[in-house]
Amino acid sequence: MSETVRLTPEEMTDLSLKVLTHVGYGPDHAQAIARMLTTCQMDDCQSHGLFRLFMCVQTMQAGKIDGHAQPQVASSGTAIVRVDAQGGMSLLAFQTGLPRLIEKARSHGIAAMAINRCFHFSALWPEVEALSAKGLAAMAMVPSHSWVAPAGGTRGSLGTNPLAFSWPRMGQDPFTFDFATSAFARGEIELYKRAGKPLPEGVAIDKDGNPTTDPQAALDGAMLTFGGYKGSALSIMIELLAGPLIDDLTSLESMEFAQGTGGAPYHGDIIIAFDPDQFSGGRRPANDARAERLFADILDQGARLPSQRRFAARARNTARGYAEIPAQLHRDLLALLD
Ligand code: NDP
Ligand code: PYC
Repeated sequence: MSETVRLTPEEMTDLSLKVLTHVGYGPDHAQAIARMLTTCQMDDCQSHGLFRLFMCVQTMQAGKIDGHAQPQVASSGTAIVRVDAQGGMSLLAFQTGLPRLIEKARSHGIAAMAINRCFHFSALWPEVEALSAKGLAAMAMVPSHSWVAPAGGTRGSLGTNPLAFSWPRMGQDPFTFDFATSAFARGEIELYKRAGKPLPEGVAIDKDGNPTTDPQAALDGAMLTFGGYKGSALSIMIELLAGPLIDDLTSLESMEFAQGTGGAPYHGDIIIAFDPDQFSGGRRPANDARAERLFADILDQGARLPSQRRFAARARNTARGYAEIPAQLHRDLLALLD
């Protein structure tokens, strides 16, 4: 990073709250969003930290979101928790349904939360880590907008569709991964554009279907999936599980819904929680030890676990009491208050 600004968690939350309430988010949504942005920034997640305030502002300006929506949790005797976000941002809906999901995962062994009718802009690791912090394993998936071409295709059909997973570990940080099924998250391409840097090869094609390393041409063309047909198939699975399965929109439909207004995609979110106490057949300590042996074998080779960089950033930023963001980003965020 070139010139940077140091912000304490309180300063990040305060700035976020000011921007969010300035553009029309009610206090409940503003709090939930500000907490998420601060949490992500303290972990040095640049593409989904404070930078995402721009998307939150654009979403409000697009005029389709309800900044005061109160999520409704539907009761049922099954292992499914349904939360209707009522056209608000996803985070308050997640927060509202989480206790019920934990309760159901513990009583059924496995449970899923389907959040419907939400705008979604955020990283998924805080969702799965909210569950691993309670001793549950969890995965989460969302579609987005149809910016991503399927393997062998030439135009966007799929979303950047992140997949996150977290596994609780006794006395230490969980095993967590969280990544877009596109080669790059859209937010990452936007950061390359801001920095004036070319993309690596293999991330996108331009609007004529030719490979490009120009971030703007990538944003105007189509993004590519990671791992060719494998990432493409995973991305389609996410469309299905977080879309038609839970009676919500695909990335294609989310794009149509937006009618070119910009802002965060509008769709569903599926979170699945597993209770290892119930799956382990009474042998959880022994099975946890077997998982630890696997992690140790990976680390012994000099490989790192996903999220290790993030946990190290969290520890460093928490100890020194601040995170750093580019000074230009800070100036641009302050300008949102004009
Ligand atoms: P990254 O490519 O930055 O990272 C993906 C994961 O891989 C992280 O868990 C990361 O851990 C891990 N990782 C990176 N390098 C290594 C390595 N060498 N060895 C082992 N693990 C490694 O993620 P993306 O850019 O694809 O996604 C960024 C964020 O964007 C995610 O949080 C995602 O949820 C969010 N997103 C949200 C969308 C939405 O619609 N809401 C859409 C798309 C993305 P570490 O963090 O420690 O480096
Ligand atoms: O970075 O791809 C992305 C993204 C889409 C919606 C929120 N983030």
